[in-house]
Amino acid sequence: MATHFVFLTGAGMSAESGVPTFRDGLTGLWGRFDAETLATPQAFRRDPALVWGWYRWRAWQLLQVQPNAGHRGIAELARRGHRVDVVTQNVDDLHERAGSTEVRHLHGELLRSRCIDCSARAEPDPITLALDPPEGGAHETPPACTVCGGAFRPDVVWFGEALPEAEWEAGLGAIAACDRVVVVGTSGMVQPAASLPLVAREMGKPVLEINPQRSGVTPLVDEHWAMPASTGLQRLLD
Ligand code: BJW
Ligand code: ZN
Repeated sequence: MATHFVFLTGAGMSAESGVPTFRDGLTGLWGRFDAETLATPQAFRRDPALVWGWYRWRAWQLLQVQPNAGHRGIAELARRGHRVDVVTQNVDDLHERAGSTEVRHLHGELLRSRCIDCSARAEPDPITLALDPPEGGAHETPPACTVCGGAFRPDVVWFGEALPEAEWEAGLGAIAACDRVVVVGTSGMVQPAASLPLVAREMGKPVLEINPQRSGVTPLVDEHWAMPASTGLQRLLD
């Protein structure tokens, strides 16, 4: 029988593709770089070239990697006739590249940028244009908006910024409509995304977590599969 799944995914979903997570010890981005200096609107106002260069480096890294068996497993469920909504905190496009079509990005997208003042975009997107950055990124002045002269910024959600309302509402709607929620690879530390598994529980939905470690979400899930995303999602197909 067809099931309506909602996958709530975090950085651990893409770890096996080679995308660094944020909070896994020394390999996590926030173990190597300072979030306050790079991932807040204040940081961008203070030093736009530092922040723009760092995100261009991450965009370049993302273009070097491929979806893993976990992303492919989620897409395969939809091909088998299940309804699948992906609500991701990830800024990468690996779910889409694996073939998932219903993907909501709660924290924006790394391969997109927009004017900080008027939200205009440019074609081709300057965040991926002529990329050849050194490890960690080089200072690079962000391009100026041709409409208003404002600086281009990565189209991601920084600390202290609101989540895109339409994505958030779509995420809540998908949870309300689904039969089963699967939380994959998030530490459950960052609000408001971390509250979604609780919302699901309160709506009476069964919640499964796939994460080799315990997380902030583990105490409230029905089932925890302590294994990597690729293994857990392939098991879900069996
Ligand atoms: C595997 C695996 C494998 C490994 N398989 N698993 C105090 C208390 C409560 C809240 C706050 C507070 N102070 C401030 C806040 C608010 C703040 C917040 O929550 N901060 C906390 C950190 C304390 N939140 C915000 O600021 C949010 N906005 C907001 O609140 O707005 C209010 C507002 C309302 C109205 C108007 C204006 C404002 C915004 C949050 C934005 C988060 N942005 C980032 C950066 C995005 C851009 C970028 O990429 O640079 O989003 S931070 C970073 O964390 C990124 C991620 O999406 C997010 C979550 O991380 P995630 O995915 O959970 O990754 P990790 O690394 O934490 O965990 C990885 C997991 O994978 C681990 O569990 C591993 O075990 C597992 N794993 N390998 C499966 N193979
Ligand atoms: Zn502008």
